[in-house]
Amino acid sequence: MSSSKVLVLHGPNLNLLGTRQPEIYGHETLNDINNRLYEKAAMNGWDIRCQQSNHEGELIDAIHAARTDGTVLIVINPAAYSHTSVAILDALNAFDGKVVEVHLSNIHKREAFRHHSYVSLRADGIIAGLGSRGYLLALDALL
Ligand code: CA2
Repeated sequence: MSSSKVLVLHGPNLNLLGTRQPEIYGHETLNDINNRLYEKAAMNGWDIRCQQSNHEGELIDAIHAARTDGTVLIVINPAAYSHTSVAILDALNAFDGKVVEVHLSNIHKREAFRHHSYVSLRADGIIAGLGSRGYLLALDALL
């Protein structure tokens, strides 16, 4: 039996995690977070791939690839593109699997411009404000 295939997408500036604003985004680096995701996936026999990009089009290309490569779940933190990108929403709308949107911070407790997310219009689940633990919880969508 083939294992469940998951794509984790991190949006712009998340490569800087652990270097600045730890009071908002925590002390962990993106590598720390990805390693924990790889660990949980290995324990459950899931096939996971984590990718970060600062470029909207690259994120869209990754979502397109997931349409046809057997991916059943996309976990995405679109970062600032959450609040601006109809293009990422459109790409996710063309993906047939599950989508879980993750935010490290509680976007509703922050500036008004962060309260709206285009991606939330497509997401099957949303986790915000639980820090990096949110990504691990998002994988439970497979259970
Ligand atoms: O809370 C989240 O996960 C966000 O998606 C993070 C985005 C922000 O634009 C969203 O409103 C909420 C920003 C990610 C930037 O991350 C940095 C981390 C360390 C240093 C600088 C930026």
